[in-house]
Amino acid sequence: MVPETESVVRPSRCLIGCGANVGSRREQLDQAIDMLRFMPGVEMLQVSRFVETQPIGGPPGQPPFLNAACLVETSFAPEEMLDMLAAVENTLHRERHTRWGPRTIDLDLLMYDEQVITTERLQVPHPRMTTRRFVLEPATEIAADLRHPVAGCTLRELLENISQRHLHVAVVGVPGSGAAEVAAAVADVTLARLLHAPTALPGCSPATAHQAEPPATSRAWRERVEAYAAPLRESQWPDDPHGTVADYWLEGVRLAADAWLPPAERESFLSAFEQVSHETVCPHVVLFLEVRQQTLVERMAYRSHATDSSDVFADLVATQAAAGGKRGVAALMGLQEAMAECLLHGGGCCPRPKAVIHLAADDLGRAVLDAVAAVEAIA
Ligand code: A4P
Ligand code: MG
Repeated sequence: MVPETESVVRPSRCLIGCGANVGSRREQLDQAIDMLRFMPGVEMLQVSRFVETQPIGGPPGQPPFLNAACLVETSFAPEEMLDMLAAVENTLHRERHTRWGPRTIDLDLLMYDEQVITTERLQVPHPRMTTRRFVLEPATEIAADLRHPVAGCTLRELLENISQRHLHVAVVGVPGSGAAEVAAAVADVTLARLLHAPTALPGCSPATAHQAEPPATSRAWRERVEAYAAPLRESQWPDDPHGTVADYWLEGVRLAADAWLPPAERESFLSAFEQVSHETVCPHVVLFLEVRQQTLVERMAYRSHATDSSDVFADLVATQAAAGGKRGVAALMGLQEAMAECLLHGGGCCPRPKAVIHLAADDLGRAVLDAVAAVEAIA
């Protein structure tokens, strides 16, 4: 029920994503849109064309989707709107068996004005929309100038961002987050060029891991940044359509230096960093892997007991050893927080990547599937 006070509240604009891939897809989309059109408290402003799209993620062999977007004005609060969408889905016999499984209808609340909303049941803007062509194409058709409050740009710019001829995807995370493994899997599936961090951070290579103190000089860090930047130079950026997946982010090196270099060394490093970094191509898409502290501790233990020659999480072991015991894990958690501040809240990284997909990487298998789905959705 709409509270009496709602009548004086300015209505909000909601962008809704619609999809169907079983049954009479066109009819189901039409019915869902009509139910929203005639719902008290909702005014339909725009409906996009319907586009056929290949299924992304979920069980293999699903039929293709028909996707659309609509823009409504409503006096419902965000969670009330979510309930309304679920009610329409239920009327159209939506069944929920498997994640990203086939569905008669799916209605997602993509945006609610320019608000950022995180509750137990709702995340707005929809967390996966910034790399999804099946969302951004219909949405741009009806609301190109709508500003995405997290990306800090319009929907048109988000669509342009994933439409670069040679896309730069960076898989970003602290040592031990699994960035190298996830990047390799994404590059494998998408036939992209894979860029592996050419050398470990100063003090973090297996060869120097036995040393008590890492060589914390700005010179050592500058050399690393130059090696990291070389394959990202704008002047040599490839022109083929397969894209590049890197398992590192130049800005991540700056954040690490900011946290770990002594203040006297920091300034000269930062001015050298600026010079090098502004000649490079910044990532268009960042897949940000976040892990719990306990996960890093467990991965350390796993890696140090592994008897085969597997190099999984070698970066973590080397960093941990270089930074010394527990202090190392705490330092990594601090770095992860700084990365999250930059990527998720726009704190101080420049330029800020437009599409950031936040992935929990405690379960690496799931992180790989979600990362691959996020990049496949760009095509
Ligand atoms: N939820 C949280 N935030 C939202 C939001 N902004 N909008 C919660 C809607 N729901 C939100 O949703 C699962 C839970 O997400 C809900 O309980 C709600 O409280 P669901 O509709 O039951 O299940 P789902 O849609 O399978 O889950 P999910 O993770 O939202 O799926 P996605 O990410 O929407 O992906 N490929 C193509 N070509 N076209 C598609 O439309 N859709 C999906 C679904 C995958 N692949 C696709 C398409
Ligand atoms: Mg949904």
